[in-house]
Amino acid sequence: MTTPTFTPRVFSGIQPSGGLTLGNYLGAIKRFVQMQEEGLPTVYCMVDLHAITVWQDPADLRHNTRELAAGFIASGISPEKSILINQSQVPEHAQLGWVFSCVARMGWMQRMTQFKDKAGKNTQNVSLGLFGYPALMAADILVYHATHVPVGEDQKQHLELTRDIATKFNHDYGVDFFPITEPVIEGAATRVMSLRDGSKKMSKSDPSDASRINMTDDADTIARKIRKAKTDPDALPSETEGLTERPEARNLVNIYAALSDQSVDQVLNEVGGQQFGSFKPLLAELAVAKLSPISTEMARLMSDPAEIDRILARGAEQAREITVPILEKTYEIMGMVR
Ligand code: AQP
Repeated sequence: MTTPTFTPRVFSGIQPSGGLTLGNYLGAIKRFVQMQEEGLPTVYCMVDLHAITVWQDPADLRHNTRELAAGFIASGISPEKSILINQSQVPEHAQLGWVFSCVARMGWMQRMTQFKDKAGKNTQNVSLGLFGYPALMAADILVYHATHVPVGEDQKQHLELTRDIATKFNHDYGVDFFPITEPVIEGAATRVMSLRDGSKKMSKSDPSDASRINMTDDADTIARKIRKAKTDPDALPSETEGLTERPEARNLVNIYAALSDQSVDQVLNEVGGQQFGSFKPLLAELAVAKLSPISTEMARLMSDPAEIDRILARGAEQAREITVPILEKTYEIMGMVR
């Protein structure tokens, strides 16, 4: 349900906590580009303040932020059509993040499965920021009054929390100020799984490089990783139901479908009955054809980091035209003397 009083605006972000993966591309960036092309106002963000919830080497963070910006642009996000920013250059994100830390309840945060997954058994030793992460994420979205947020499946719970925060703020202060944001989780690959373990999400911080396809991998590396991807001994089924108990097979078919802009049914019509020995080379060829132009363009953009910095600085200026008045109004509603 979209709040009718709010004009549609799209916001989403990705952490510069490593190199971009095929999971980020298919689950998020591809949809970012489509929404931009639908003519909606779009804001896309390198969420560097989120990245530091776990240790980031400063030189790596700087490099990864620029490389992520290059990945966005090379994938089709145009700085002329979308506002492209890194979070720390727009201070209202962190300021509203604090406000939302005071709106969100401990019990809500304790239910977040991503915190449990990332903290593991180490809950006493991880940063306070990792625990509070979803309040800052709610601020990232609501400081733009964004109505739609394209994300992968793993972010669904955080978006529900964003809605809870907006609802509580509106209720507590008797206003209709923050929109109730709609998650946009669409496509054949909203949850791309590890190539080594079909029960684990493909992730940029997985210690095994073989578990993921990086957007900067060259053709040989992509082909090798797909050739070595874990599978089962059976041939591919002709019907979707045949993938139910086969997470690794389902993952590769989903990737094929998302990369070729087809449904899973269409893909199985084409490849049903094939062994992985013949399907994997087809998938590798498709992945290389789709990803190589992006990685080549990323490398070209990375040869001029000053230009990337200029784009992000300009994006921050444009962003603050939206965020400063929204934060000011929030403070006013709350009774802060202005
Ligand atoms: N495997 C995935 N399949 C589909 N979508 C995915 N996303 C991430 N992994 C997959 C989507 O990418 C966007 C950005 O994610 P993020 O970088 O902010 O955080 P994350 O979800 O924690 O991604 P990673 O790669 O797993 O990062 P690390 O390893 O640093 O934690 C989100 O829209 C996400 O859904």
